[in-house]
Order: sequence, then structure tokens, then C-alpha cells
Amino acid sequence: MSTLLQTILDGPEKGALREFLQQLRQQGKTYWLRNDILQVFYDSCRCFPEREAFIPHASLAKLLDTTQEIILEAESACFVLRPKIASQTAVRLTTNLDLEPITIPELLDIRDRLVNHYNPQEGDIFEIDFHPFYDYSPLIRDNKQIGKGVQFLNRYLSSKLFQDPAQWLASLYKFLRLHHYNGTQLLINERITNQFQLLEQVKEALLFLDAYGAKEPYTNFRFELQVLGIEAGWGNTAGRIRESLELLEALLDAPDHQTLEALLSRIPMMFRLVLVSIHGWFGQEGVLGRPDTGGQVVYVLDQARSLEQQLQEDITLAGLDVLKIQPKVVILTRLIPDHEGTRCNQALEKVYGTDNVTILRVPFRDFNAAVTQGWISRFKIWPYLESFAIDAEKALLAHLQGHPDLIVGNYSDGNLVAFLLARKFKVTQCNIAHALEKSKYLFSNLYWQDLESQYHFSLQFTADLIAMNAANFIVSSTYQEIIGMPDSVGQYESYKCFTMPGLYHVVDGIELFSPKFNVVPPGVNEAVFFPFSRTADRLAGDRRRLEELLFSLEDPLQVQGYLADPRKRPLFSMARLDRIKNLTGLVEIFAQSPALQEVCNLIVVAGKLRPEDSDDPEERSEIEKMYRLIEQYHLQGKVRWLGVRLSKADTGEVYRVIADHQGVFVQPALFEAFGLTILEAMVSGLPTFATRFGGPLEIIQDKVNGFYINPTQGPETADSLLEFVQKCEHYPDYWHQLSQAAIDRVYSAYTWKIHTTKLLSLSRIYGFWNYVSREEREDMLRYVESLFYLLYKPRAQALLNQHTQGL
Ligand code: UDP
Ligand code: LCN
Repeated sequence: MSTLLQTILDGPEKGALREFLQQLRQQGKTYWLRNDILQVFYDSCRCFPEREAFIPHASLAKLLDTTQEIILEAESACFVLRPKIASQTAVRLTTNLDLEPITIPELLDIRDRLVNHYNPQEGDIFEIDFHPFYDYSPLIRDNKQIGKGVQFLNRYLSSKLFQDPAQWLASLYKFLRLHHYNGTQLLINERITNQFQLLEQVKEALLFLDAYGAKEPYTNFRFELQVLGIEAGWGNTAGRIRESLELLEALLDAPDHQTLEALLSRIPMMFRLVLVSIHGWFGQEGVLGRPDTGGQVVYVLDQARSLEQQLQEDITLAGLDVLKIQPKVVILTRLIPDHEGTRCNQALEKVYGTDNVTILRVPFRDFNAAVTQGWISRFKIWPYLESFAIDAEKALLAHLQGHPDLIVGNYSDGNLVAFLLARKFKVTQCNIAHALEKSKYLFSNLYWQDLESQYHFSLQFTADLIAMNAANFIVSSTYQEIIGMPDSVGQYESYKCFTMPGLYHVVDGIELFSPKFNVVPPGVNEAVFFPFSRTADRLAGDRRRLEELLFSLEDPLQVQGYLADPRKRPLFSMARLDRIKNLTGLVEIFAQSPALQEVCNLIVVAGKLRPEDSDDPEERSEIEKMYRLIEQYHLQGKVRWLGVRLSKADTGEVYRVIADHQGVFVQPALFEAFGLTILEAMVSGLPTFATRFGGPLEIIQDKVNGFYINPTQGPETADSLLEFVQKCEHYPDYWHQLSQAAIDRVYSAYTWKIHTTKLLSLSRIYGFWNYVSREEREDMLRYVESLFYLLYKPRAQALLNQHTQGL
């Protein structure tokens, strides 16, 4: 129970707490969330400056700072407290100011009562609880270590395995014998018949290698090694093979976790990778900015390219060029017959600049052509995924000519399909969320029934629970994506305990302390996005053309608005035109600050210019709002809105042109899971102001290499932009300082090389442990399957029925 709350009740602030709760009650609202609670409190502090309890450092302030929710019931107030990251408790405070603990099921009942969905006479509600299934896995204790799962897991499992040397040797031997490529044995062959012979042969091979210099190519002695039972895969030169075999020898003699990690990251186990990204328009051109089509497409394409390169390097280093092994990376997505001029109707498309990265498009089955021929909102895609996975399995086998070695899912739909495929192929499953919608839409679970016809969150959240628990490992872009910050709940954390009134209660939805979580941030495509000062790499023609497009071109089909004084410093933003991206919010902030308008213009690249051109209800309503704001605040001459779809190369140059004008990039989202545009702008050298809600908090270090803004506080945001612009006027170097700091930040922490090296290392290590401990996870996977078949599938079928009836 809360000691802080008890201290308040036992001390002089007791009265103030009672008074504060009274104030909340008087407002007639029963459900209070943190921001509103604090707002009421700080308003009281202003009204009663003389009252000691109403000061920001009083115990009451500290308590409210850790309070996520207050639910007011007739006879009590329920406090949901988050005293530290990833830990939550609930307590009831009665009208007599007595404290009682509240269990998780009780808390979920209270929330149901709040929305009139508590019907105990109809029996208990279905409870989802993953807790018992995590007993197979060790748990991290220190919350600072969350997100560094692989080191922890490797250390833990190694020590467990090494305690039983006989089992350890047997597992290692079996694992090494496992590796083949298209029927060719790798690593060790049948001449080594058991684990005991393995050590003898390794020693023999090391003796044999003494005769060769470190640089001697493997091909010169390949067949001699084969006779000793040693196959390709240990290295491309005598020196590299020696190093690898010495690692193996050490592991057989006196195992330790570092040596195991070093050996595993050398072992060639990854040749065929599948990246699943289904919703939206997946393509290389003309798709970004379309509904549901943004950062994930950029991320997956860049990641696929980088993975191929890294795999190729690893294969060469492992000495597998002799076998003519070529890595294959497949991006599995949906084929859209009504392709609207994109290439989304092509079954196979090679990714530019690669040898073996292919986009493989599999159509949704034609349940109802009116729906399945065109783009389907990511919120309505659920009924098509199981049959998609069945068809994709065949298409993958045909294309890859073998099983994949790793399946990486992206977003809720891709992760669900990755789960189904990984189960079929019996391979490692990696999850990447990109953004979990549950955190984006306030009350998305509590009021799911009201939102169901548009968003179908009952399917999405069930799919999320299935995929995140089934995954062998989860890659997140930031630490706070997993468990949030001291004052905000993480995206994964929000799945820990929640109610879907009338459908189910999640009493333990995900183990946040599981070592499956790993933070591996993405990078930027450095050939496209680079600092504006690298003039030799920029094309003068593009620069002029885009300068004109941004600042002066008159073309009502592409651009709305003109700039009366184009010399003013440009504030720039670019995003899909959906509500959460809040570009209309940025226009409003600008509109309400005449001082900012004095010194800056606003330029936004977003969506389309005509509502009738959009199929997406959110995009249509944002377009209409944008026009309303421009009209209402007389922004003509101050704002330019480009409804264009830029090529990738042009996007890179657009940031640089804005930087030529010493502009500023503003990212005003109400919530941003990560925010690739922030990396792109920063690496181009643009001082960046980004939302403090979500991933940008980790990318940017406030006032060092960028700035945080709170887009819900318009005047405050306008003031901080203004302050920066004024400072730049006074100290011309200031803009350059910030610009350089932004560039340095990206190059030091956000590159694809760093990302893929880590991802592949994770894949190998989790792959090994998946093999060694598979049986221990089977009960979890069976539970997950039952949720899929008994909960998800009937709801997906019901949605399909609606689609086939044209609803
Ligand atoms: N983008 C674009 N044109 C647009 C809007 C976005 O090229 O009109 C690109 C942008 O450069 C970035 C990605 O789409 O690479 C958006 O990624 P981000 O992570 O910022 O947001 P998301 O759209 O994924 O939520
Ligand atoms: C989805 C989002 O909403 C963004 O915040 C991310 O940057 C993008 O995916 C790539 O992970």
C-alpha cells in the first residue's frame, strides 16, 4: 500500500487531501487522469498561496505526481499509483479516510462500473493472465536494465546450462550439427559423431591450422578440414577459423557466457529473413504520406537493405562464399489490385540498390471485391490476416526455396502474421511495434465499444497480446516505448493490466521485466538524408526546383497559400495528415501568435489538398480543419501547405533547402512513438522542436541538440520557438551550434549499421536459446493459440461478415 498516502493521512496534510478530493467531486467528473488531477491541484496552489499543503513541494503534490488515476465512487476514492517506473498499485480511500488495498481484478471491476459494464449477476468476466507462463524465463530485477534483455538472458541461461556439463555438451553438439544450407552441411559433419569427439577434432584442426599463415584463404585447405569433420562456416581465412575454433574449444573446456555470445555472433545461421509489413501502401515510390503509410515503410526498406549488406559481410567472413551462398531478405506485404498508380499490384519487386531484397506481395483473398481490391484501413484489416498467412507461407517457400531463418513482424497486423508464420516454420519470431495504438487513443480500451465501428480495437489489442507474448524477442526503438518515463506509462506497459469492458479483463498482459525486450533504435538512410553543408553531394538543379516548390511556386493542384515575405525564417513540418500528427495543431499555434508570425513563415508538407481526394476519414477531417484555420486566422501570406508526394531524394533535399534558410523543424504530434522525420531533420542540420509525448524525448536531449515542446500548450510552444528565433537573431552562431549538435546526435546514436549489427546478434542469440529451450515455451504458445482461435478468430469473422454485407 502507499506509504506516502498513509503519511499524508497521519499528518497535517490530511485536511488538504480531503479538500482536494472535494474539489474534484464538485466538478462532477468521476474519472480523473494524471494531467487533469495536476491541473486542478496547481490551480488550487495559485488560489491558496498561503496554504502550506497547497505548495508544489508538499507531500500531497508528490503523491499526486505519482497518481495515474483517481476514480471517485459514492463512498470512496480509488487511487491508481505509479510510484516508480513499471510498478503500479491501487488503493481505496474511504470517506472516513481509511485506506484499503485494491487487487487488480477489483480495480478492473471498478473501471467497468465507471462505464456501466459491471454485471456480476451474469458471472465473472474472462480474465487474461500471462503471468504463469513466464516461469520459463528469468526476470530482470533492476528496471534500468529493462531493454537490455539479451545480455541478461545469455548470462542467466549460460550459467544454468553450464551447471550440467553433460547436457551442455550434448546441446552444443546438436546445435552445431543442425546447420545446413540448401542441403549442404555447415560447421561440423557426420565424421564427428558425438560431443566427446568434438573437442578432440577441434584440437586436431587447430594443430592443422598451425601450418598456415593467418591470411591463408579457406579455399586452400577446405578439403583437409572436411576430413577432420570441420565444414565451411568458421571463417574465410586460417586466422579467422582459428579464432572461431578457439572460441569453441574454450566453450567445450571451460564455458562462460561471453565466449558463448562471441561464438554465436559468428555462427552463420541467418540466410533467409522475412520482414512482415502488411497495412498501408508498401512501395518504393509514390506512397509516403498516403494513409497508413509513413515511417514503417521507410524503416522496413532501410532495414532490409542494411540487413542484406550485413548478412553478406557476415557470410563472406564466415567463409561461405565458396558455397555461393547469397542472403535473401523478403519484405512480405499485401498486394493491392487497385493500385492507384503505385506498384502495389506487383507480386514481386526488387528493392533498389540490393542484390536479393525483394518485396513479395500476396493478395488478400477475394471475400468481397469491393473491399479487398483497394486500400483497407489498418483498423479494418483483421479478417484477412489468417488466410493471408496461409497463402504467404506457400509464396515464401516458393520464393525462398526453403524455410526462413527469422521472421520479423511489424505493427500489430504484421506481428500477428509473423506469429502464425513462425509457428508454422518453427523459427524465431521478432516483434517490432512501431506504435501501439492503445497509447495513442485516450480511453481506447475503456470505451472500446463506442469506438469499435471505426477502430476495431477489440481485435487489435487481442492481436497485440497474442503477438507480443508469443515473440521470442521484441525490438523497441526507445526505452520508454517499453516502460515509459517517471511521469508517463510506456506503450508496452499499457498492456500490463486493462479492461475491455464486457469482453475481457487483462490482469497480466505482458511481463515487462522479461529479457525478451531489447532497445534497438533505427537509423536514417545516409545516402538520402545528410547535412545541408555537404554542398558537393547536392544537385544544384534539385535545390532550385525544390526551393521554388517550397517558397514560391503557384500551382493550386500542389500548393495552397503564398508567402508575402519569403525572407522570414521558415518553420517547417512534414507528416501524414492524421489527427495524432497534429499538423493542424501546429497551424493553430502559429495562428495564435502574432509575434511568431512577425518573424517566421510556416511551411508544411502534408497529405492532400482536397478532401474529396481522400478515402481516409481522419485525413478528410484534417484537410477541412486546415482550411478552416487558414480562413479563421487570416493566415494568407504566412502559410504554405504542400499537398505533394515527394520522391525520397526530394524529401532529403527539402530538409536541406529549409536548412539553407536557417529554418527550424517542428514535430507537433500529440503522441509520437519514435519519429523518423526528427532524425531526418536533425541529420540534415535543422534545429528541431519535437513533441515531448513519446520517442522524441529519447532522441533529443533538450536544449543540447534540439528542444521539447508540449503541443497541447500552444502559447508556451510559440514562446519557445520565438525565444529560439530571437536568440538566433542576436547570436548568429546559435543556429549553427544547434544545427551541428543535431547532426552529431544522429551520427553517434542512430545509424542503420549500429541497428542491424545488434539485430543480427540478437537473432542469433535468441535463435540459439529458442532451440535449446523450445519445449519450455510450449505451454505459453498453446495459451496464445487458444486466444487466437477462441477470441480473435470469431471476432474477425464477425467483421468479415460486415464487410461482405457491405457495412
Ligand atoms: N514522409 C514523406 N512524405 C510525407 C510524409 C512523410 O516522405 O508527406 C516520410 C518521412 O520523410 C518519414 C516518414 O514518412 O521518413 C514518416 O515517419 P515518422 O516515423 O516520422 O512517422 P509515421 O508516419 O511513421 O508515424
Ligand atoms: C510508426 C510511428 O508512428 C513512428 O513514430 C515511427 O517512427 C515509425 O513507425 C517507424 O518506427
